[in-house]
Amino acid sequence: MLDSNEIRQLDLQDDPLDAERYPIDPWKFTEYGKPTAESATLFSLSNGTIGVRGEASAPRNLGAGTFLSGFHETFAIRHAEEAYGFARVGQVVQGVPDTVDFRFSVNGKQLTDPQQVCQSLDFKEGTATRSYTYEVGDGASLEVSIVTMVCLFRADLMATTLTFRAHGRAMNVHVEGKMNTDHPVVSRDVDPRKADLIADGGLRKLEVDAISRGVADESFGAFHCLHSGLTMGVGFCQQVDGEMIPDVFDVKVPDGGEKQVLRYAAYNTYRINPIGVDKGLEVSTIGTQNSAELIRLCAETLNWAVAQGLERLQDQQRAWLERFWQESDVAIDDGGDGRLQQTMHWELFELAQATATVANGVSAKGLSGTGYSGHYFWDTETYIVPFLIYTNPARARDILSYRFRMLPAARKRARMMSVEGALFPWRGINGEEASAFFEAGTAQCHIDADIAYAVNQYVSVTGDHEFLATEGIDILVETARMWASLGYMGWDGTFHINTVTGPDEYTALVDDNYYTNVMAQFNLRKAADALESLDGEELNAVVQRLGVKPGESMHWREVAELMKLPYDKKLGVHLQDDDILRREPWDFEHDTQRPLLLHYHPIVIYRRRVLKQTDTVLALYLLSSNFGLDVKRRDFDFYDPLTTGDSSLSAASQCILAAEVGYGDLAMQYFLESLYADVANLHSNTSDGIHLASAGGVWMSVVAGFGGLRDSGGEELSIDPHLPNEWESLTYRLTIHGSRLVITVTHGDVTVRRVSGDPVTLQVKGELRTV
Ligand code: IFM
Repeated sequence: MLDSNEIRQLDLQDDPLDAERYPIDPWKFTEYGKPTAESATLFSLSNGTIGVRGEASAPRNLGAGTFLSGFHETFAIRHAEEAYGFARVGQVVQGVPDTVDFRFSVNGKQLTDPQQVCQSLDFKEGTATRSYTYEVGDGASLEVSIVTMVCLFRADLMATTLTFRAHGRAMNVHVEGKMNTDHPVVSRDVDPRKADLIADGGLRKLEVDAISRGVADESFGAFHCLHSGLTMGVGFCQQVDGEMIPDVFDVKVPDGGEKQVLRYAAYNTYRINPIGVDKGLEVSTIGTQNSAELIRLCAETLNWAVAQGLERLQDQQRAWLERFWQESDVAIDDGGDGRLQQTMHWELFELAQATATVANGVSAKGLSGTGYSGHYFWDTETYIVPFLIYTNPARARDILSYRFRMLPAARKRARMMSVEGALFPWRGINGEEASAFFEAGTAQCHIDADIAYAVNQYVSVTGDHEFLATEGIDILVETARMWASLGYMGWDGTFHINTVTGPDEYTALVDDNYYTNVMAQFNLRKAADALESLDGEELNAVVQRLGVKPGESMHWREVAELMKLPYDKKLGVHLQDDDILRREPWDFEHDTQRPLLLHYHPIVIYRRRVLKQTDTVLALYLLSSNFGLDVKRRDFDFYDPLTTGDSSLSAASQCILAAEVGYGDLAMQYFLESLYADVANLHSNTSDGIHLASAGGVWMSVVAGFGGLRDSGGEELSIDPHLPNEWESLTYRLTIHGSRLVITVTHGDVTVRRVSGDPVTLQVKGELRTV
């Protein structure tokens, strides 16, 4: 086990996992032996609305736990020194009651310490299985397996099957399966990546009239968060042989035979938006009023589930995943033992789980843990949405719609920050800024351009003009306005954006951050293009809705044209910001502790020339067609040695650029760092939840890095692969304008096959081809 402060380096020759404990299977991930806090993350289940952590022999705050998308507690942020505009309301994901917590006893003796333990995730079935074997005396034993399915096809439902097998004699198993309301309390230490601890908040049970339950023999609860006032309802029912049974019961298991118990559980929350946004803390009034309604909704779901029956639910889950793999699978023939393919599937499965039904933003950890307090960042649009745009565009649209719904809060925030248009929060859950450390938080206004980039990419790759005209345009216009008012025209005749923080969080509050400026330039131009693409009626509606003034888009184009994009002629590289060359170089030889953020005061880091994650290099990928290969290589050569990779978001763009400029071994090293970030706990904090952006980064590394896909945010589509020497072939899938393509890359050949939809035109290895 690593110290919590380490970052582990991979040896490319080794399997990073112990193959006995984690056997290799392309469609399953299994762990034998005592689980750890990391296991609880790795074997978590989710559908993007409900998240259930796996088993861990760890305290409850590190182990089990259930979370609901958007469901959070709030607290007052106390700044030691206050200032105008500081974030005031902290938000933290709130654990909710568990419905998968069981205790067993035989002959009055509680079963603890199983002799054998195993848990696994099945990527085709969409289930997690926990299996235990208990010695129950006189050579007899009881096997228990708990199979849980969080429905990917329905947001509010999960199903659990308990199977008991008796060996050596028949036995009566006493099962306590009450709802566990001891929801996980998350902890905060000096590590800013963990969740905030709220001393006096959390869930409170609400009384609910028994009649409003509507369904007999079921267990229900309604709860609200003390401060945020958000309300959630939960209910479950269970059956043996089709008969409803209560939550504490006995099962008679024949010798050599088995008995099955089936539990359906439903969760519902009040939609937090836009109520939470408009009224802030005042939402507490919705709490008690709606608990009966929440329980009624849960009861309805349970009735539906019972009527369907387990088999039909399983069929729907399997069918959902079959389609997912048809649209999203990545097959790699690396001539190896299969670990790489297995982990690739694990990463894709995590992306599926985190986004299947989500109606809010996607948090940095999905719903697999409490890291970063469950907040959403730019991770969603920059690392997750591209995967969805190319594999499941409808989901991408829903997630972008969430940002559209957050516009009122972003407009309010913009006014507070003395800019026009809309300024999206750097981090948070309910649409309000929750970043208490503004230097590496609020100052990262590049998030506006990241969201606009995703909107443009979505519209270009899907051709969904209706989304553009009704929602996307509002995001593009309001973010363009923000940029035009944030910067200013300098004495040198160029447009400057000062005192911002780019993606690299080891450099803060700089002038003319290259990434921010070039992405803002893209944002401004695309907003103007989008307005021009609307027909008369659409344009009228937008003019009415957003008050677009004559000449406004011309102004954005001028600003974009004159944007300062720092470049050093002598070195021939883009400058991350105006001062990067003046900063003292980091002493990489002696100051070797990682990650820096846990070993040095921020200002010690800010003074030096050292990067946490790619910044300019990320722009080289996102806006690929802006740059020639030479400049990409020079920029990469300059920045890569300065980049610590302390953020797991970094390795993907390092891989993509390294592959493009011809550093194949380095590209592979970065790819493996992304791929194994969680399963091998490379950042020593997998216990806090998966690194979801890194999972999106794994897809990007393969599809864009080795598979060579570029679209420069929707400018033009091209494929120019860089297959690693050690791989035989790579196959990935894309959906473009509704047509499904399968791309197979071998050494010397690229095949693009259209499996459905209309012909698609794209550049393959520099030649325009219609597939
Ligand atoms: O959004 C990221 C940021 O870029 C680096 N620190 C972690 C955040 C959440 O993943």
